[in-house]
Amino acid sequence: MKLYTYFRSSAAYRARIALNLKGLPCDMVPVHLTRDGGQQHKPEYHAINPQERVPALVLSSGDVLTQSLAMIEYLDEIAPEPPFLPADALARAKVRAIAQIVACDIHPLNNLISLQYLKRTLKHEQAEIDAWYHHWVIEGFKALEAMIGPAPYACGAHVTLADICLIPQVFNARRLKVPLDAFPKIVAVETACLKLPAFDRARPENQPDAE
Ligand SMILES: N[C@@H](CCC(=O)N[C@@H](CS)C(=O)NCC(=O)O)C(=O)O
Repeated sequence: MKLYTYFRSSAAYRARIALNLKGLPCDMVPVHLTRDGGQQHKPEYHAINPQERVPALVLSSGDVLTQSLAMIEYLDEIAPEPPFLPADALARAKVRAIAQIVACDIHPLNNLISLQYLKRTLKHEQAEIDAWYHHWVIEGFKALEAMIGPAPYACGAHVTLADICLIPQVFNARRLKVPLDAFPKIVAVETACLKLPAFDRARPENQPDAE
């Protein structure tokens, strides 16, 4: 398999964690999201993912999967161990709720393309854009702080899809200097996850394209 990735992309970070947890070998192909006007917009990459975003996962069959949650679910289905979702339906819904706060409510408002639109098209000042970013992370983290637990991971004793989505978002929040003092449970989950080799190897700073 081949993963089109960018070291700082939190959606690609999710996919890297998932691949590592399943122990599936995968070549990393960097797509630089800001160099040359964004390599994701080049015709070569457009042909792989018409949405011009990372990650994209090319399977050994040649099929291409896009959208990190779709590819993570696919990996969970083809390689069931360790499972990313609990066996119990109620517990599964709770895991998905946490994952979706990150992937559907926080990340789309704060990803590169949204922030670039605020700056380049709507001509907002950088301070306003930073305030926008902080606002949506803090709103989401307030809910997550109340929802996660019991320790050590986001939903108890086993790593789940919730952790796979949460840890990259925390990385992103730190990079944009969001204060995390009000979120001790989130920070504790981050500490627990980053002790695991699958998470550690997926970290942005441990990628071949890290800057
Ligand atoms: N919902 C998508 C989000 C993918 C996404 O937005 N990726 C960002 C990086 S985190 C991207 O490629 N942005 C390209 C751009 O900003 O032009 C997923 O989960 O895969």
